[in-house]
Amino acid sequence: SLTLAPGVTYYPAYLDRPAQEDLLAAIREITRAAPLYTPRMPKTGKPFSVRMTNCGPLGWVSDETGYRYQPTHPETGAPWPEMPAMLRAAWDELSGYPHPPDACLINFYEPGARMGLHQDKDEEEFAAPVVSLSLGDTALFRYGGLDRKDPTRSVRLRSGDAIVFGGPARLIHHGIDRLIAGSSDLLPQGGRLNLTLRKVGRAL
Ligand code: MD3
Ligand code: FE
Repeated sequence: SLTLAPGVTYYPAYLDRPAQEDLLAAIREITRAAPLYTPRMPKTGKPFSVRMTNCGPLGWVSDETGYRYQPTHPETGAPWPEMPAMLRAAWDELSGYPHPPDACLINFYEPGARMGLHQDKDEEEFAAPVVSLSLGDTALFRYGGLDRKDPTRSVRLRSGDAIVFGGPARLIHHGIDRLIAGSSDLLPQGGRLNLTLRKVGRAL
C-alpha cells in the first residue's frame, strides 16, 4: 500500500480479477433487491448524475428534504440487503477499526457522471475510517483538505483498487471529476461502481 497523505492509504489492485467478478455478482444480487435510484439534491431537487443503492443495516440517501442514513430503500421501502461477507472481510483487513461497518453505499457512474467536491459528514463516528472499493472504468478522483479552498491532488482509481480515508483525512473534501471511458472490460456496458464501507453510529 501507499500513503498518499496523512490518513490516506491507497491499495492499488487490492482485488484481483476473480475477486472483482465475485464482488460484481454480489452487487448484481443486491441491486435486484434494492434497485439503483437517482438521488436528488436537498432543497433544489436537482438529480445526481450518479445512481445509488446500499447494503447493510443502514444506507445513505438524499432527497429534497436532506441527506440522511436510514434502514430502508427510499423507493421500495424494503430493508437494505445484507452486506456480503467479502465486504465485511475487506473492512476487517483495511479499516483497522474494531467494530463492523453499518452501511455500504454503492455508487454507479455511467460514462459522463461525476460527483462534485464534498465532505462526508452525515455520520456520527468520525473515529472510523471510510473504506472505498472501485470496480469498472477508471475514475479521476480528486481530494483536497479540510478547507474547501485547500489545494487538491488527483489519483486514478482503477478497477480493484481500494483506498482508505481515516484519522486526519476523514473529513477532507473529495470528488470524482470524470471516468475514463473504455478503461475496463469488467462491466459489459462500461461505467463504474464504487462501494464505501462506513461506520455511521457511535460505537458502544
Ligand atoms: C474521503 N464516493 O460516496 S470514493 C461518496 O468514487 C464518495 O464514488 C466517491 O465520495 C466515489 O461519498 C469517492 C473515495 C472516498 C469515499 C469516502 C470518503 C473518499 C473519502 C470519505 C471521507 C474522505
Ligand atoms: Fe464522499
